[in-house]
Amino acid sequence: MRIFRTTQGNVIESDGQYFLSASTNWDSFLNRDDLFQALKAEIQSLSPNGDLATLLSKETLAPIVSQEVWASGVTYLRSREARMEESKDAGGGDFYAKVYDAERPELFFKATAARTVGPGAVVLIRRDSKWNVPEPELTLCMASSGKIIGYTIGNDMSSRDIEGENPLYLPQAKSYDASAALGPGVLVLEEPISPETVISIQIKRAGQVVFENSIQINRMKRQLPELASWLFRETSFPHGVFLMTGTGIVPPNEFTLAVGDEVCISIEGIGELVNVVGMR
Ligand code: DO4
Ligand code: MG
Repeated sequence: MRIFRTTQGNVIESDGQYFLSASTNWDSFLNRDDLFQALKAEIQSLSPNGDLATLLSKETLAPIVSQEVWASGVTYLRSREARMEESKDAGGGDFYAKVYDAERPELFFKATAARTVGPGAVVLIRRDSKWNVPEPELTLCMASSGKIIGYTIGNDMSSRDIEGENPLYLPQAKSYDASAALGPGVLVLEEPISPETVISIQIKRAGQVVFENSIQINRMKRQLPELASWLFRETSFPHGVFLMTGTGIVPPNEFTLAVGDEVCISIEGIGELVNVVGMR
């Protein structure tokens, strides 16, 4: 099952049928430990509505209202290698090797809902950066209890020259207006997501593909519940939280995003998150 936040309300998709939920409050609709069972029960009392599929293609909002977005770092070997390379002149390379092997993962605050955009919206690159990339990441949706209740697609937009200059600049490389994209909806499963799930990214410039790649989530060094439980240590999230789980795909060093690029990230079962790159 998937759930979507739209301009017309909360939509449930189940086996290709679409239902408009009676619940109009995204926070309470989402933040339920028994979300899968509750949605299954709710659709018994609703009539499917085919028009909602058309609505979803135009009116889907980021699946976030009062939640925060957090992110995990250096969870894939490719990310470890890329960060070590970009920060070697600053002497930061060692930190990334250490955190990849450490018991405690790298977790950082990524964005508020106001700095997060949804499908079809513009993600920004910073004017004071010359080296920017999207990071396609499986993103956990967790209830306030800490339970993983769903999965969405995240784009952890990153300024590689800023984070490479000094690891202490990480918050500026990662958190700024429209630096995060989430969506299109939240996949709600009875069982944990399959480790064989593939994440793909395609970047187009003037209609031509300039970068594409894919990776399975089983290449991640850490387990999803492990990341979730570290996030909830000493930190509470009254409305639930989104946790990006790190990137396993980093474009070659000579690649940087340009204004007008289209970034399309897809994850099996969840869908496609498409955003256009802009600059203020
Ligand atoms: O430590 C830098 C950020 C790492 C990150 O965002 C990732 O691995 O996805
Ligand atoms: Mg990342």
